[in-house]
Amino acid sequence: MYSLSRLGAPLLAALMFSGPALADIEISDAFVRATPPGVDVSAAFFRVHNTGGDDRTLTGASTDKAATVELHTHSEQDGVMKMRRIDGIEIPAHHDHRLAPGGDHLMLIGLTQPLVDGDRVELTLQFSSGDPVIVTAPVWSAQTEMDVENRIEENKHHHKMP
Ligand SMILES: [Cu+2]
Repeated sequence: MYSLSRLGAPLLAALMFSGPALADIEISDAFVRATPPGVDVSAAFFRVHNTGGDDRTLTGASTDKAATVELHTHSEQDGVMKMRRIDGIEIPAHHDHRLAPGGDHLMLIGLTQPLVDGDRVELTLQFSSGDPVIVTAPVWSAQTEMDVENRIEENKHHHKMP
């Protein structure tokens, strides 16, 4: 069996403390769409906050709930919104980027099981630099998604009131 002690303490310490700070990337508002019966693809959405001074690029993702995860975006072709695969999603330094319905998203392809409202999906996100970021996203039905959006809108409205 391979032993960590063979690395030696100084090298081990260097491995633990080297590399860009993980804290530069924060994920919030994550959710994954529930799937109707017989459908084995879904989409994941979240907000990426790049609090660091370096531009970062989301280059890929994986989950044990799907065979493949692709980065997708929507663009108009001949007057029709279509989604297509992209290689990366850039998040400039000190910026937020929202992956949202109708825009950029993660496409979960080849689901190992149907995704039901209330389930949780663990996503491992790869960035152009730094360690992977793991996020646990709830599965939302279309109804839950709408309820949450409405609540956000209500809050905005509420805060505007004197
Ligand atoms: Cu897609």
